[in-house]
Amino acid sequence: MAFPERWLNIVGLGRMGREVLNEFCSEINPRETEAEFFYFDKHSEIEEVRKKGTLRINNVFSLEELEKTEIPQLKNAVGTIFVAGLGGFKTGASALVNFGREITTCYKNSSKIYAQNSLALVSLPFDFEGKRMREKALEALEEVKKAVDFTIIVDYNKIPWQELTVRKAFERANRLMSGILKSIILPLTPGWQMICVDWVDFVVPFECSTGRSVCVGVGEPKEDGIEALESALDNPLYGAGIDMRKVGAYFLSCALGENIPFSEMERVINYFMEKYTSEEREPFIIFAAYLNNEPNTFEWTVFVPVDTCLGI
Ligand SMILES: Nc1nc2c(ncn2[C@@H]2O[C@H](COP(=O)(O)OP(=O)(O)OP(=O)(O)O)[C@@H](O)[C@H]2O)c(=O)[nH]1
Ligand SMILES: [Mg+2]
Repeated sequence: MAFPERWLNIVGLGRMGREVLNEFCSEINPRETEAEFFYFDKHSEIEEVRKKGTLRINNVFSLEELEKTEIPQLKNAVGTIFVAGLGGFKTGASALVNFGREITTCYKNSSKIYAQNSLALVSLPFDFEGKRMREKALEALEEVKKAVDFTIIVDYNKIPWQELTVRKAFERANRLMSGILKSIILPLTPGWQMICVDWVDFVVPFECSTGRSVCVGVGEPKEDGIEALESALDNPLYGAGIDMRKVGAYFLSCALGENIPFSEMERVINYFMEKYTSEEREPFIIFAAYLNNEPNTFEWTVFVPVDTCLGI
């Protein structure tokens, strides 16, 4: 495996992790990112998808194999993003807890000059999957939070699924989760990034030892950048009773159309700074942007910390 000098690991666990990473890698060639994509699952499951020939993730390991092998690339990266569905505390979720704990401990004891962080991007199940699934998922969430530095939570019930078939609902979920990954990975990648940011800029707003939850707000694509940003603040994908307009820190990521003059982006930034900061309230803010495929629109994804950390 040839790795760039600094890279990020994206680790999909179980079926949900696989489907979301596959969606990402179908749209964007993983070689065009400074990230390495991994998929871990049960041996039998990997055999099944290999037969179908649809797998686009470069590095595939069975969980059985992982118990015996070390993957040094995981420990030497600037950070690891784990992606798993929490419905039922099954393969992906329990692997995330075990593996997350190992990587997080390793990062904490590391002597690297750059701060290494672990992050989990996880989903809570659709209501149509049943009440029991949800209860188990919420239990799993508590375990996951203790295992990684911070956890970005997406509640699938924020997707209007009532009119959708089960298949369509999961396809929507794949695109949503892959879009969130894009809003983290692409602003950090030369060739895509429009405002120069680094992995450290992404993690600093959520800085803590372990256990922080992060809420993500996903906006609609709009020609007006301010409306687009407000739509993201209106659409938190995990409730937790917070007002995204009144928090202490922000990572604001924009997919920016290539025909939009940068002065328009500046207008949105100035608007946000004026509206959401004051003498009494000065949140920590990082703006990021990457080039969008839609030439004339802005599309914002906003990340904010939810609760206090366990480990400070
Ligand atoms: N986005 C997306 N989410 C899914 C998909 N399949 C399942 N999920 C979600 O992920 C949760 C966990 O399910 P899986 O990912 O299938 O579970 P697993 O980790 O493979 O564990 P096992 O059941 O032991 O195989 C479910 O409750 C769903 O909410 C999918 O194809 N796409
Ligand atoms: Mg599975």
